[in-house]
Amino acid sequence: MFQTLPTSPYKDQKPGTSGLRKKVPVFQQKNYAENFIQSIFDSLEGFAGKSLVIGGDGRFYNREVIQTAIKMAAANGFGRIIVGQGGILSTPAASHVIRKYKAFGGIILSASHNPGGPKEDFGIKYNIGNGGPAPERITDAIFARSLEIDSYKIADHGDINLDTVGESKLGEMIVQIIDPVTDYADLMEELFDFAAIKDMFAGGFKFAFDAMSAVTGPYALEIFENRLGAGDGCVMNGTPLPDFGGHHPDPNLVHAKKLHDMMMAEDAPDFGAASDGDGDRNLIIGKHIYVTPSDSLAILAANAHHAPAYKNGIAGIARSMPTSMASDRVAEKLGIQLYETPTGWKFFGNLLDEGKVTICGEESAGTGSDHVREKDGLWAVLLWLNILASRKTSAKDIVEDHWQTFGRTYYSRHDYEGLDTDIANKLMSDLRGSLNDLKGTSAGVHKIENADDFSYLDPVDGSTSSNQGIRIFFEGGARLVLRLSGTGTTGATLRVYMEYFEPDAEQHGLDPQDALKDVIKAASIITELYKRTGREAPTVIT
Ligand code: VG1
Ligand code: CO
Repeated sequence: MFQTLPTSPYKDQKPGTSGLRKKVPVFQQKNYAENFIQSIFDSLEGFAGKSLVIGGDGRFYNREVIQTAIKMAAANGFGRIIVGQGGILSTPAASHVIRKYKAFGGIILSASHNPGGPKEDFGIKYNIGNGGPAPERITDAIFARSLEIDSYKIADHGDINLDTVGESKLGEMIVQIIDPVTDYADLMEELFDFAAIKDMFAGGFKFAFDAMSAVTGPYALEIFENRLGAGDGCVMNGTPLPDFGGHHPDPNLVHAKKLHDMMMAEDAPDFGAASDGDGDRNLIIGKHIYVTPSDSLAILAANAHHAPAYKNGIAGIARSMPTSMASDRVAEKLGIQLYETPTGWKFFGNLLDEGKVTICGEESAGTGSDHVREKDGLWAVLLWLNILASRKTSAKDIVEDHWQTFGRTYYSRHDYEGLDTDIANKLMSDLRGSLNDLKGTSAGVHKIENADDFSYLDPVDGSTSSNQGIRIFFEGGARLVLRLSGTGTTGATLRVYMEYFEPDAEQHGLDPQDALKDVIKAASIITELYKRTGREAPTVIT
């Protein structure tokens, strides 16, 4: 009943920051998904008879690829497949399920915050036994294998019923369909003080959560409405749709504008939040205050001890390099280590496994802890709610109080999407070539103190990752970072990250774009962006 079918290698299957992401029609090409999945299996060793977790964010093409992956796992010798009912598992829930059931690894189907639908994005990612994204050593092996692969193994079997919880067999392999929400919701209940949060809601605290028609809907309904009594209807867009209702499931101020407007209104709820397509990102907006992800990371780290799971303090903090340095000051005050890693959650895995850090975060709305090995949107929202319930004050007060204590880091990211790939690559390589010349020169009003191309030495396994983004440090403490996205699916995306530290509380009320105008200007001078790309303004400002 197993067969080996011919395939042919593809040259463009390079996995990016989070696995392989392409448009659906690319994945629909004959053997394309099969080729990548077989390349994953061929790059792993010792999984015979072991368990594999499979789930996705429910986007268009999710079910089809899950059927293929299950049949291929059977033919490749896995002993058990654990799959979320309906093919659904949020990324953090998949990470938890891998850990809880001691699976060999997992396949997560998602293109995260990218849009879904017949012409939109799809993605496949492999996670290892610790529940986290495969490290570069494995993703490099998968890529290398995909360039030479010539056949794949698949069971000759009808489709599996994904909609009924329970066990069935495909040849020797057991297919176990689990409820995708329960294990995860139970974990959240262990970490946080649900009784205190419940009391807060019972006392009239108003909360709004936008699931963006993506995977967190069922999780949010169970946790916020059923278990915490946050009020019927507090979860908006709670039904996962294959095309996310035609929207980008990206919880930023552009795509979650409705929530933002609601939170800025006179009669705003006390607290608002949103998550992305696969449930690993979070957007936090208090009544009349947007919290940048970098500030949120710093504030969560400084206040984590309010939640039962972190009551004895945290071991360390890790942040991706472009994330603002606000959490560095928290680590310093707490007397714990701060690690600066390249972009992408996979770089936190070793630090978490070794117990070197408890809390991690990225400026791109990703925050998480050692409870799983992925960033976790609902976890961040629940930690905020736990802190609010414990401190009994507003989110705005908590943020302003934090700035008062630690100073404020003004921060913004400007994305230039859909650039010509050659032009974007040349911009970066020219910049790389001129780093030494930049030092000591002046860009606008700022003198450049130092400039480098970020390289990371993993303190646990000794591996090095270089070319991870250009950092430019200005006199007076401002910083500019430039890198190309590894997750975009159309052309190239240039990300420009700017920050500037303001210790003086009198100066904490500025608009970030105003506060950063000198750094923004310096960025345009240094990159010659307009001359090279013709772009006058970024596509997205966050
Ligand atoms: C982006 C973010 C990065 C994040 C990655 C995956 O990558 O910048 O911080 O880890 O997406 O997030 P890039 O290479 O496009 O900048 V998600 O929510 O896709 O899993
Ligand atoms: Co995501």
